[in-house]
Amino acid sequence: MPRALITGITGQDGAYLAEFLLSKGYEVWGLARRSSSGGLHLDRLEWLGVLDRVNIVEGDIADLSSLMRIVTESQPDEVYNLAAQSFVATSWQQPHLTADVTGVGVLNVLEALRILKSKARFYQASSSEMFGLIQHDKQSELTPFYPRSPYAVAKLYGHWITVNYRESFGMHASSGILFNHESPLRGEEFVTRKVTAGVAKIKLGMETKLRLGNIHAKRDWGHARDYVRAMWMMLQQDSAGDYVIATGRTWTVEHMVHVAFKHAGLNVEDHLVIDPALFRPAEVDVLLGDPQKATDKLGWQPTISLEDMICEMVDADVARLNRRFPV
Ligand code: NDP
Ligand code: GDR
Repeated sequence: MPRALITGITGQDGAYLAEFLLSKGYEVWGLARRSSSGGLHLDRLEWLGVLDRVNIVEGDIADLSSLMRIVTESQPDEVYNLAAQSFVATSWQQPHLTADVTGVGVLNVLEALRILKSKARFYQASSSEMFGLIQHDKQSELTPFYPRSPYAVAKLYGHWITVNYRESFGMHASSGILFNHESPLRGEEFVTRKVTAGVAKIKLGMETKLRLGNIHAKRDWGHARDYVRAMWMMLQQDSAGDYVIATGRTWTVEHMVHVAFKHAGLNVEDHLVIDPALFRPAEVDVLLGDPQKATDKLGWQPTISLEDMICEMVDADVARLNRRFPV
């Protein structure tokens, strides 16, 4: 039975990846950090019904000793490094923490593997945010980076240290440059989920307004279920590499908002408020990925459209609220 270790297992991608790897017959281990209010954040794993099938070890990606302990305990064949301070807007409020966790945290995982002489294959969760102020209309593995936030700068460090450990030590270390991907398990601070949760609350009469920032930004949005499959596919290759994972289509935030309101039978104009306080100090105006390499080399393709995904998310949010506040 192959063994996989996932940092960030309690997040959106960690939960879906754990479910996917279990379905492939893996023994799954995960690193999770303690919080004073709620212990470990295990609700996403619970939602997917996989919590009792994964081995959770407490630790923190900023703490090399806890990483060495979990690698020693789990003896992984594959390591997926998904842990990060992942919210771009927060990275301006907590730039040092973002650098330590999202940037140097990657080095900690690589060092734990190197010091312990682990032969595990390594996956780094890199990001389309690294393209930032885009240098090519369609971004591929060959497009130069131009990060626009402390988060993106930290991710760039994580990306290059992964490439460097591959080249320096011959590690099977791959970097997945993933474009935005969403799901009903997305954190509520990200724009798709903020919209679908907001629409659900308006639908149920719990709110009347939805406040957003820059609705003209464009993103290439896919579904997390499709994207965690791509992570696994990268580690099944004979040699490691870097791959852009995207749908090849881009939409404005405004379009996505319309899809959500329409699905709920609501009129956007009655509820949407643009709040200048929600604009970012530097914006990534448009992202559009070219996943040709992933299609050719991995045989990967996205299967879920933006429309289907947003409708699934609105329905899930309505269902959640209905259970919590029965009407
Ligand atoms: P989430 O924010 O949902 O999950 C982040 C995970 O990292 C959580 O499990 C969180 O734990 C954990 N974490 C945060 N800080 C630490 C720490 N100091 N030590 C250990 N664990 C920590 O992100 P996603 O699942 O959406 O994304 C997964 C990865 O992919 C991230 O690295 C993200 O930056 C990257 N990415 C995401 C994209 C997307 O569109 N979703 C696109 C491209 C890259 P806790 O639950 O305790 O907060
Ligand atoms: P992003 O995702 O920054 O692309 O990073 P997010 O959903 O936060 O923002 C997307 C775009 O929507 C605009 N926007 C708003 N965003 C939020 N969160 N809240 C709002 O009210 C709002 N109004 C408009 C933003 O300005 C932006 O242009 C995500 C994260 O998952 C990263 O970890 C990951 O690396 C990248 O995707 C790829």
